[in-house]
Amino acid sequence: APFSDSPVGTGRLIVVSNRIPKSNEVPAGGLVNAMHEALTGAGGLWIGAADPSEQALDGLTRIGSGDYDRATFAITEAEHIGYYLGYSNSVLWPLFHHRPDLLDISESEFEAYAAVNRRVARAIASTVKPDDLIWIQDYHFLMVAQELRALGIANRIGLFLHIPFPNPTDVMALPQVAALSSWLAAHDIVGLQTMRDVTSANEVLRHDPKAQVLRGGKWLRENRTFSVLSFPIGIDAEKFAKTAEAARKPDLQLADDAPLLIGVDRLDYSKGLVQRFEAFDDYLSRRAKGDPRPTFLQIAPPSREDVAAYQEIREELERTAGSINGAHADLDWTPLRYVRRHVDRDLIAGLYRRADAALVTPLADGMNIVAKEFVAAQDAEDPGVLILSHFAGAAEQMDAALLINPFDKRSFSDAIDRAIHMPLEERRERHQTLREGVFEKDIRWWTDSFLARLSQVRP
Ligand code: ADQ
Repeated sequence: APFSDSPVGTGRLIVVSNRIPKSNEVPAGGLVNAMHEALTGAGGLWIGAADPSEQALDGLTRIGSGDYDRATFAITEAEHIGYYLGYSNSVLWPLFHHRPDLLDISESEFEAYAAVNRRVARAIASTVKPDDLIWIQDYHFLMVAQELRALGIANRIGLFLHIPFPNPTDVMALPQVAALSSWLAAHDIVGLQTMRDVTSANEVLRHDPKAQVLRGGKWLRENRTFSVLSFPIGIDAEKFAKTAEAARKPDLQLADDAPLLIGVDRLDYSKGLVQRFEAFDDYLSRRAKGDPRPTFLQIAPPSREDVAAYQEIREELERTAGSINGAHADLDWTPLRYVRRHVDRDLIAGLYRRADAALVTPLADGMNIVAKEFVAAQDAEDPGVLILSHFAGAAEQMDAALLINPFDKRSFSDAIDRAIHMPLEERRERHQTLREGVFEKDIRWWTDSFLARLSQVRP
């Protein structure tokens, strides 16, 4: 347990994230899995949102204990709409993904967000002890640290933002733009995925006359210093590679020589799915007719279906998929398979391993851990090719992938062609480089480096 060896003494780790596992099962999936790992090592308390209810009282409800404790804070149905669907996912999410055109701003939703953030701060304040480290996850809780400071909590507080940080121009579309730097400044460490995000955050802070940059990249604001640093999130590479190796060969009813392309995403407008389908369409129209017929399997279960922008992207995607198959399918060939249901991780791992190429081509993405999972899942002797968007945070670490611009259909479809025909030697070289990075900077590395930095701060 690296965290318990670190110089935090007797303190606990207190983690806050919107989503929290409600049962004692070992959770799957990016953020939730990372927090589970961190807390299993360190011990502590994990706080997350309860299912919405009629009434929301202050305080925490214990929902489990083992290596660490879990507890929920209450939210009402109206707060779920305002705090979660509203301000978090119809304001902050689109804005931080460079889509100010999709903003849906309402004053009451911000009020619900602020109210939930205040309730979370009061809940933490009621249980925190002086040596505890507080680690806040993601854009749902940007105001919690400021509320904690207002309650007199002097503990070390870290924030990790899993999504991109907006640039100074986009951020002007946020009604609360003037408050953003005071929210950030209430933490000791603000962790972002990439150096590009750190640059954007520093530029935004530079516009705040109260914020002053110190040596070593630290900031001083109203008698508090804080740092903005990049901690690119990783995966449990070893475990994922083992899962992929052990996975049964998925039965896809494909010819052995048929190239398989794969995409795995939550259905979200930031993931560039329409552009991806169109690039595949372009590839199909131009491919050499003698080549084996490729299949592109896209797995994309809907998310946040109560937000209008998500219904629209879903409809657009279905139309596009239909017209591509309409144009290219044959009696014995469906070039595009679009699967909307949730698929188990074991099966996903097996599919990655069978695939000849992965299309990880978001228009904006904090990191994108599918890129790392795909690399970990490959057979090093005969690895598949990663096609990766410049706009995924992962591109900063994974430049041995085929990097593409998802907006440029022709060069994207050229990359698909190149991936399908890439000689074994080149595939191995690229994969080896990628694999080393994914295994070295894994999820352990990420939690350890964040918590080491946070625990070095003098409370
Ligand atoms: P997400 O936007 O959710 O996360 P991502 O990083 O791609 O995106 O992680 C998705 C995870 O869910 C992966 O582990 C993937 O395997 C799994 N998954 C996706 N679709 C699935 C499906 N159909 N069935 C089963 N599993 C599926 C946010 C940020 C990212 C950042 C992560 C972690 O938006 O940029 O990488 O947090 O910080």
